Amino acid sequence: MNGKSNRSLSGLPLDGKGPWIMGVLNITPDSFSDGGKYLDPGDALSRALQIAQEGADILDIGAESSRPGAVEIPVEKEWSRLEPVLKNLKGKLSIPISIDTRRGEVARRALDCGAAMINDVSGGADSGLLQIVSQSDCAYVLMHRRGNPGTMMELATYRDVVNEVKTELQKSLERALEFGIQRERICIDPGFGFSKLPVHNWEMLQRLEEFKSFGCPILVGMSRKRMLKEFAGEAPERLKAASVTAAVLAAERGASILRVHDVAATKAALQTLQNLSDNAGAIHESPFTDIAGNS
Ligand code: HH2
Repeated sequence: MNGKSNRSLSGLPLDGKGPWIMGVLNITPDSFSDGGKYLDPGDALSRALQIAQEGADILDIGAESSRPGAVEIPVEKEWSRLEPVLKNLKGKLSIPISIDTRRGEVARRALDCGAAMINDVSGGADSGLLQIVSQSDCAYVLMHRRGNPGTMMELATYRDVVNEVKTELQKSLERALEFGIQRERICIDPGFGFSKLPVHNWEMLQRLEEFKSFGCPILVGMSRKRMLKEFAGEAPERLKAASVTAAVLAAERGASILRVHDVAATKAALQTLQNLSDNAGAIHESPFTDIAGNS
């Protein structure tokens, strides 16, 4: 595959064969894609096992929506959604669990329940969370966004989105390092759709390789987002096709972790890409290829 970036992330038991697939499980009533579907802990458990069975390398569980305009919920509400699911999953899942949270207290309890990664969409806004992560050995996703769900779309003003996001991510990264979180545990994420208009998202995808300069694995989450809905529409099959294509393009440009809802389809697409690069030489040298290039 082209554009390989850093494929190791300490804190997670993953092989070095990325890109890895992070399957999304939202146990919220209001997430933009799967909101309300997995509120029942039994349904959440079934979906988690299905995500692993479809070939995900990581399961990302979110209990508070972060979409633009989402209503913030209290810590205890977030934990009351997570706790039964984490307890149900104990000993049943073959892949590591990531928790999509911006709060230190939720991160602390989730790590105690066996989570291996903290996915922080606030980019380290809660110093309590940075403290908790620094005291553990978990992997940490540092995502870029400006503001919060209420304000972030007003802040989507950039002259050069890639350079500005990189500068702001660099500041957040330095803060995380100052808290004692080792670089080898950190994965960066440009934050597609978070304080970005579709035009910004497309530019970030086009220039994704520029984010390799951090020397950290890059996580990309474009699955089912507005940037894709704008031209693919809301019909599930079309949105799935657009999401899988976006994941493949990100992998080609160096993403190490792809955060997706459609795990099986993304897995098949990545395997196709991998087969193509593994067999590129063999195809070229095939004795069955005739002079016109047909086999
Ligand atoms: N996107 C969403 C949530 N968490 N985490 C990372 N690291 N990167 C992302 O792009 C990202 C994320 C939003 O998607 P979703 O979970 O489907 O919706 P919601 O936030 O409404 O629950």
